[in-house]
Amino acid sequence: MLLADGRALSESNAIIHYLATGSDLLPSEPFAAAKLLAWQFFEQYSHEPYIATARFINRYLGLPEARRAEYAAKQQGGHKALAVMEQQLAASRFLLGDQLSLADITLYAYTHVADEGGFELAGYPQISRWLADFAAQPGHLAMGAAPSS
Ligand SMILES: N[C@@H](CCC(=O)N[C@@H](CS)C(=O)NCC(=O)O)C(=O)O
Repeated sequence: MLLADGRALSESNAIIHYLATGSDLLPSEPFAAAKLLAWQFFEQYSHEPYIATARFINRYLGLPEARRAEYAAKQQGGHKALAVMEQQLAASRFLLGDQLSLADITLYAYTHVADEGGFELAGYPQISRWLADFAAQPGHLAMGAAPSS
């Protein structure tokens, strides 16, 4: 992300932290703030390398023969990450509890398009419920939708 003053910020989670500054999406209570970081590290280490990259190989590269084995190998790790989310979402409405937070935004990003990486979400009822709940939040704008003026 390029700021108006020319400074650049990389890494999706750093960017959304910056954008969320001062909002209710960033918990101030220390344990909740640390849990947010835990979900963001989980996203980078246990979710994105499987789900986002499988989607990239399938959707953007057209699942070429040369990357089919890699694509297949990502399925197990992706389902492991989805199972972790399913367990948390069985216990709470959002990932940090009753309130929507940046943790949900972090993980909504690639989870809501996980089917494009070969991940069938029908077997994850809590994730499916959470995705619908997230999309129904005020101000939610679907990817590609034009903002209303
Ligand atoms: N840590 C970076 C990751 C960005 C990234 O590498 N995204 C993957 C998601 S698909 C990608 O572009 N992969 C390309 C590839 O697998 O070749 C962030 O979260 O901003």
